[in-house]
Amino acid sequence: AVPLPHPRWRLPVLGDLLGVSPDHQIEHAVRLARQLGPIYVRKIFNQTVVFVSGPGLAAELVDEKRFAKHVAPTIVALRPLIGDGLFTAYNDEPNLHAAYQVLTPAFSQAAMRGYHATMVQVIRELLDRWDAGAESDVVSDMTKLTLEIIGRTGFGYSFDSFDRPTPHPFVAAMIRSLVYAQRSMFRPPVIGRLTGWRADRRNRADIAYLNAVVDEVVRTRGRDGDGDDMLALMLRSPLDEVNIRHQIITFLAGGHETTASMLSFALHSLSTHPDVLARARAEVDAVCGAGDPAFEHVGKLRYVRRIVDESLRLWPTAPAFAREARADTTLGDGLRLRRGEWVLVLTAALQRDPGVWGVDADEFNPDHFAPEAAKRRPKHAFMPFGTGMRACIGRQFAVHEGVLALAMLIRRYDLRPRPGYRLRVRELLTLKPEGLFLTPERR
Ligand code: MNH
Repeated sequence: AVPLPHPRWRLPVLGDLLGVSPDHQIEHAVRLARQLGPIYVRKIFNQTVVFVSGPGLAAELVDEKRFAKHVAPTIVALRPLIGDGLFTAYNDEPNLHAAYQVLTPAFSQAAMRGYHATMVQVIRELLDRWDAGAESDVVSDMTKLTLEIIGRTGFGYSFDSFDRPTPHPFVAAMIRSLVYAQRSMFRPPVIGRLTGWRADRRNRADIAYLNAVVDEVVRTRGRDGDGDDMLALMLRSPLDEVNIRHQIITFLAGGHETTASMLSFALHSLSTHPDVLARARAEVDAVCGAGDPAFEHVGKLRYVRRIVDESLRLWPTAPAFAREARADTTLGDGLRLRRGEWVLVLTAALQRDPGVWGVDADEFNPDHFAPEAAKRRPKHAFMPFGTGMRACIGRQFAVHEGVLALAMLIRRYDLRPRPGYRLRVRELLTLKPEGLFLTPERR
């Protein structure tokens, strides 16, 4: 097999971790992709991880006959919290297929139509707050918005997000849990076990709290409660109580966090590209007129959709996913993989490849998604929602919500950035902007 490029300084025990903070793993991996090319290998303690960021190799990896989702160590680390829920389930776990049967209808086009009015209602509540004209802590406000939307549409449950100064404590507990899971991967063996007991205890408390919130969500409904939202479908299904708990946390967490970050990045870009905002606003005015956007309008907001896509291209809020070989195979020019061996697709680097996206690959420009440009581009150069059987089930939900929210916000406000703000990105399994504040000004 051909030896793969790897970072220059390789240490015993630590491997290639030298100088890399666990909180900047993605940034570092993207930088290495620039230096080392479309495929490289790193040693992390005693694990060898292959990073892929070239469109040709990505095209091979999306072939479901050869490869499947790999439940990577970062995802395994979430299993104490969400067990065999949809995101963390192994490909052959019985509850995975049971859950698809139950939950697929909750993500159909008809279901989106049903959620639309609730989404509009929640966004209006945000507009009421923004109308006061105060500076917005954008990630906090987008988190309130998306948690409230998934809570009310999926579970008929309000977190009373807009009546709180900061998002519901569910969010903080969830984030601590994610950080804990992420850090646990970078704890050196043995020593980590000794130094981590305080974090372990904290994490057990967080998990207990998250479960208590879920029980409250279910109790509010009552067993066998009617309706046809996600919760009702699960309560009437053969899924067992523990699995339903895992699914509820999966959907409450996965259903708000990545979408909130996506919206935050998009609003940042709009604040620094008033020309893009103006063009999008003209589209919203033309398509929606003066009233609330109707369900049918959302699909017609093509330019707003490009803003969403362009945001996810530059900042794929779930920045990587893992693929494993279904049988012994050779990837690219000679990486032999045995059955079950896996590589990481680094979308955060793939989606900025200048060979695909042009010399302005790092620039925010929604016309990267203009129809002519899309035709010229290799497939699989844009995969913010993963791929195949285990691609994101919430994709249409997130896109509908994202386009709708952006449309209603830009129609009403100009966005004034803090002078001198330069985007900083925070990594917590997902990417999000740090220190982002915008002042909404009524047009
Ligand atoms: Mn989502 C899987 C990204 C919104 C629920 N999601 C994935 C994967 C990516 C992803 C990437 C595949 C991971 C892997 O291959 O290991 N998801 C996103 C992004 C957004 C998003 C970038 C928003 C933007 N996701 C949502 C929403 C929901 C949701 C909204 C729920 C309402 N996602 C899921 C679930 C899975 C998933 C559940 C696991 C699906 C499966 O394995 O079958």
